[in-house]
Amino acid sequence: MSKALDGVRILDFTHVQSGPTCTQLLAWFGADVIKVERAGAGDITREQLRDIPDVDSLYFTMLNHNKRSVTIDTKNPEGKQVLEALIQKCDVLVENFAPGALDRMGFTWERIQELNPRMIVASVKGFGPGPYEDCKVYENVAQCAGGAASTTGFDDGPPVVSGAQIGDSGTGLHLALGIVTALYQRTQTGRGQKVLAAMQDGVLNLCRVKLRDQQRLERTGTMKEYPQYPNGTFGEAVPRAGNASGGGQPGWILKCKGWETDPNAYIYFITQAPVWAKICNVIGKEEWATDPNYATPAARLPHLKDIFAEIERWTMTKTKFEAMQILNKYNIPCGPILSMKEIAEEPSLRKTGTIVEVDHPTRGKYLTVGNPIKLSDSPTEVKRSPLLGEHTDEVMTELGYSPEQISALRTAGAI
Ligand code: CAO
Repeated sequence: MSKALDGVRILDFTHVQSGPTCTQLLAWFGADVIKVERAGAGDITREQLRDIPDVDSLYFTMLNHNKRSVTIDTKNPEGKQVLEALIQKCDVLVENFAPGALDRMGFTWERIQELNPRMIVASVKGFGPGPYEDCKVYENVAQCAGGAASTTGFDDGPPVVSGAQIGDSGTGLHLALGIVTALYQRTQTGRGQKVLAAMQDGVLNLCRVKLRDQQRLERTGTMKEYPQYPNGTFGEAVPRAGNASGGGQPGWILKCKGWETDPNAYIYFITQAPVWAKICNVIGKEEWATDPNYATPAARLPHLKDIFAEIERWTMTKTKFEAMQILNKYNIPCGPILSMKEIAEEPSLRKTGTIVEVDHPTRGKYLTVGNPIKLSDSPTEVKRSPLLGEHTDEVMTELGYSPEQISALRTAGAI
């Protein structure tokens, strides 16, 4: 079967996490992704957090599937020429260097346009134009600057960063959307364009509801679904909401059977209004269904802590899976807290290709997260990440270089 992005060639100048997640997605959709790396070293993540000596790390392999790797020293004049040939051949250049690095290499937007006016140049940067535009940024910096850290955690504790890599992988997703949108526009204009996804902007986009709450707070001085209501105090900025639901359906994380020894024996429980009577039945508090202090969502808000304590008395008698089964029978929204171990072993995720086992020539078999976006006419086949420079000769030959020229460039340290 053909792939959605068949025929699209990506010059992948990305490294670490944010850029590579973007180009990996494009590769899964069928683009030919040519990753340019420095000879001898490559993407720094190849050697970071290694679990097997001298073998590409899981960090690298899990972010660079379905790509080809070529080594080019882009600061070497002859290496620069090879890169120019690639720019002329590709549709998109994706990069996430520190601000200014591409310009310092000699590849300004103007120069790239000269070489290929159809080229789309897509960049991840930490910040957009403004006071911090020259700063280098990693995941947690973006989470802090994008509003995630100040709104995550508990009221009586410090800001907390999330395990979800919303700064890196989240921005990579944003950039991928920008790239396919620019490719679509190019079908009408014939021109390339610049695509920028700043990590601060990407995180803020994912924290949109917290800016909603900031304005609600400024107008009304309170937010009734937050755990600070009714006994705590609100300050000037959106506070950390612990595990409270973001929306109008109050929820909290509750202990389940085994919580004393299992750090993940918990369930997320949502007291959705339409199933309130069923919740009361399940936990044995039938009288709450008609008691005016509990019968309506507004009446319940001041008692949420007591309500969740009562529900927890029930969930603590069940494992998270037993509770899930019972609650789902009554359409009560809930979710078990799954550990990474449980997720890795979950058969249904293997079946859908969300968790995939991949074989690698030097590492052997490992698990990865497959493509989370499923297209019915463009199925994803996850292929192992490339070894450093594995496709240099292949790509150079496609660019028209002879074996002798390739060998001379190698001797000159250009590739
Ligand atoms: N040949 C020759 N030189 C190369 C090369 C190649 N194939 N590939 C990269 N380089 C050079 C760059 O030109 C740059 O050189 P100069 O500093 O002399 O201009 C140098 O390698 C290092 O690039 P860098 O500054 O991007 O790398 P860093 O390790 O210092 O910083 C990071 C890393 C991530 C902080 C920075 O790239 C950045 O802020 N990127 C934008 C935001 C981002 O994506 N952050 C998330 C990363 S994932 O957590």
